[in-house]
Amino acid sequence: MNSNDLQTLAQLLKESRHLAILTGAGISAESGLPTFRDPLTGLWANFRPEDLATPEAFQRNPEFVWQWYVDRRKMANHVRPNPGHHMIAWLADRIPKLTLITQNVDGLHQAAGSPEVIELHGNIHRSKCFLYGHPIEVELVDENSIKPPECPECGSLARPDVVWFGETLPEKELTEAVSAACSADLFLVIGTSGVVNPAASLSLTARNLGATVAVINPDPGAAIRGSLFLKGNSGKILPELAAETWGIDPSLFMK
Ligand code: BJW
Repeated sequence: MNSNDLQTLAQLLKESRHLAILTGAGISAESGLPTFRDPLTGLWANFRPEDLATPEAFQRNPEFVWQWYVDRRKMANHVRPNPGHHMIAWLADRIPKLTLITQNVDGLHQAAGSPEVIELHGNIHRSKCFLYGHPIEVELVDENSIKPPECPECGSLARPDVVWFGETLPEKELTEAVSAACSADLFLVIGTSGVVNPAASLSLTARNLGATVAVINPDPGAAIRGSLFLKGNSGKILPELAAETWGIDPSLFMK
């Protein structure tokens, strides 16, 4: 990482009146969760996540897709937020206005204590019915059964309350995210490949309306371009950024 970029971002952070942050799977990588586009392993090794995260895949084979989510939910239940999540939670009291937008479904920002999180792609810990979206109580979900439970209201099968390809994003969350992109002066993009829309286009909206876009990612090939690029892992860079900006000890975020 270029230390000049870290200093520049620290200065922008100090001056920011409204910071918007968009996170993706990369921020949870250091907690031990594979990113969305990491190759799958075990039972799922011959599949691509893109082919499982669709309503068509669920209709073809609900038990198989449900089982993939049961496995991922178990994984998400066994990991903890990392210093990147903790630094963002800590930021909420340091900036006049912070809007945290995540594409992640793992709930780790909330676990780190972020007070408000806009979840664009839902949450893997919730379930709803396939036909009408009736919420399914968590008590009805038996993690040891390979069959999705039936909805008590309409009898259709339960599915994870996440947004699959071809489905629309939740209206309230998308509206709030677009509104933040329109009013932020600094837009920080962390740990996303930036290939999925409409999430990826939020940074373009922000940039077109005058915000500085900064990107934190170990892969310089990530699709979202910013005027600042900090190459590296967010669990390391975010604590360093806090240290550079406010002079605090970065180990504060190792919990
Ligand atoms: C690190 C790191 C470390 C590693 N530190 N970084 C316009 C043009 C073309 C197509 C479309 C379009 N608009 C919409 C579409 C269709 C589609 C789409 O975008 N397709 C593209 C793939 C081409 N979008 C949709 O279907 C959306 N719906 C919609 O727009 O409705 C209206 C509509 C419908 C149909 C047609 C047109 C309009 C819905 C998108 C829903 C996405 N859902 C998923 C699954 C959620 C449930 C689940 O988890 O199973 O969301 S897909 C998946 O991708 C998941 C993620 O949230 C999302 C983004 O992935 P992310 O987070 O970026 O992860 P990765 O793995 O890709 O990247 C990780 C990054 O981290 C990498 O860059 C690493 O380098 C980095 N990293 N370690 C920091 N330590």
